[in-house]
Amino acid sequence: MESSSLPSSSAQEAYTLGRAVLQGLKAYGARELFGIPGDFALPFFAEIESSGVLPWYTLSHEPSVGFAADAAGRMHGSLGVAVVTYGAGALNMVNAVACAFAEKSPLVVISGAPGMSERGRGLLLHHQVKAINSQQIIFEELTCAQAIISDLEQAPRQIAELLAACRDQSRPVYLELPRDLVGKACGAVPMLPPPPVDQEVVSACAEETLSELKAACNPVLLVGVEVRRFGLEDLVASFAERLDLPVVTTFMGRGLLAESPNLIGTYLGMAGNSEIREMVETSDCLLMLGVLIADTNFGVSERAIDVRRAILACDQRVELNFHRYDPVDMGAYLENMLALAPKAPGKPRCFTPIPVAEIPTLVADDQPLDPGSIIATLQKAFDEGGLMPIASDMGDCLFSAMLLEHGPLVAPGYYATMGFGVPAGLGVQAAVKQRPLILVGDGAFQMTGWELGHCRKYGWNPIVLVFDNHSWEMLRTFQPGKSYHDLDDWQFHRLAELWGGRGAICRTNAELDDALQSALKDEEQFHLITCRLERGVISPVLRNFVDSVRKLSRG
Ligand code: TPW
Ligand code: MG
Repeated sequence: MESSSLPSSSAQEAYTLGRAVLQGLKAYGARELFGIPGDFALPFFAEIESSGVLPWYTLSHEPSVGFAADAAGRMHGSLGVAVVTYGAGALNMVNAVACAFAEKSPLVVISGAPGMSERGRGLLLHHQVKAINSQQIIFEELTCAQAIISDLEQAPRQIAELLAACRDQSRPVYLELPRDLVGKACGAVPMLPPPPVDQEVVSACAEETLSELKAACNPVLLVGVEVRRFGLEDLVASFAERLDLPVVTTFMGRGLLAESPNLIGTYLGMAGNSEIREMVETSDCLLMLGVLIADTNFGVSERAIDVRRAILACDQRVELNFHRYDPVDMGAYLENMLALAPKAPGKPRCFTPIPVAEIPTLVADDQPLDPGSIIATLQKAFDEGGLMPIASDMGDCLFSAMLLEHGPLVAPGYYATMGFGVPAGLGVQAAVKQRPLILVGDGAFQMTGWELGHCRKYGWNPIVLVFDNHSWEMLRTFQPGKSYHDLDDWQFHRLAELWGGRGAICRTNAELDDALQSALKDEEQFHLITCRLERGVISPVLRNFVDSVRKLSRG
């Protein structure tokens, strides 16, 4: 594989390892970093600050660092970066990295580590678990490539291969920097090209796919997150238009192709709209682009989609008609098909979006809130002032978000971890410099909601809606009648002021409408709006989802 050095070799001499890593990150697409220092990571943090190569943001708890970096990467469609210390720091971030791996997010994990000169003294070093490489072994399971720098000659190449793996596979990678090497001289990290495209495989695959699509009576394009990860949304939109294909997203892919005139809606199996379900499940040629074959995407479909008969393009390969093309770069595949497919004669078909479920028209009255009226209030605000990027946590807030108009959304739709919403929202704001909307349940807010305290320092101003039902309601829906799902009344909104934001509590539609309008008018600070919901009051989407899962598990 060819490589070119960045920058020129004369500049290489002036580099330290720390600086080379930072320049490499930037060259491979990182735009900022998130972290929490610790003594093993202090030398690298010093380089981060003194070099000024990338802006950095510190948060309070490592899971949040991972979620924020993951969300920033998802928004950019390129590398997110999390910098932590050895042991207590890195191991605290395991769940967030697992989420990024499962959901194919390109997250670079950088951990400080004991210095080379400290190893082999026969002493246990603080933060060490069992052996000096225990941490690396743990991260092997959560990342697609790992590098522990021990030799400064090898380092530039090792780092380049690591960052290229992150970029090309869109999965997390793990880099360990011994603290006594960070300030040592090191060459620049070379820029490695993406893996070569095997044109023969790609064009044969493109031809076969096109002939299947042409022969079909009701082809459908189902899109998933990989399309965003590899920056292919525009290409997919052009392809859908060229072939006049209806486009449906998976649950995880919600938010993709929001601008495309071919977009119809989101497939949620039995939990979603029946017209979309019918269209997807009876399609005689379902082209699945970049979708995860996972239970949240397909598990509530009574297995009505026979994935062996559909065309599945993901993970750099395409499967159809009981055979597989491998490797297939998705961008090249789409470009080939576009080049081969003539423009359809006549007027293009007109596709009408179909909502997951009807939302009520907002009546700003004294009725108690329910998830439907929260969504109606939000939708009204979006209709008047434009869409905001959304970060959602797991819980009914995510199912409710399916009722909003399609727009940019980051959420742990497959891995389903709680605690993602607030830090992810901060990551979104750092990445795209737009005010985000954060949707979060009270249970999830108890995990990472405190990170809002960083808004004042960084000038962030998210609008946060807490679905405050004093309950782990999603679990209660699956398993009614248990008292361990009860949560206490934490009055989160009262803390907002102490943290440099504004708080409000709303019990009715009219109160929420007011609070949201004031939040939208005030861009100076974050707004934390507690939406009080009675236990048992859930969105129709969650109700259908739980009923479908129950029905299926009964067989
Ligand atoms: C890190 C298990 C899935 S949903 C849920 C739990 C505990 C309740 C969520 O309560 P919340 O939202 O946030 O108040 P709502 O709408 O249901 O009331 N630990 C982690 N992740 C998951 N998914 C769980 C436990 C879980
Ligand atoms: Mg709750």
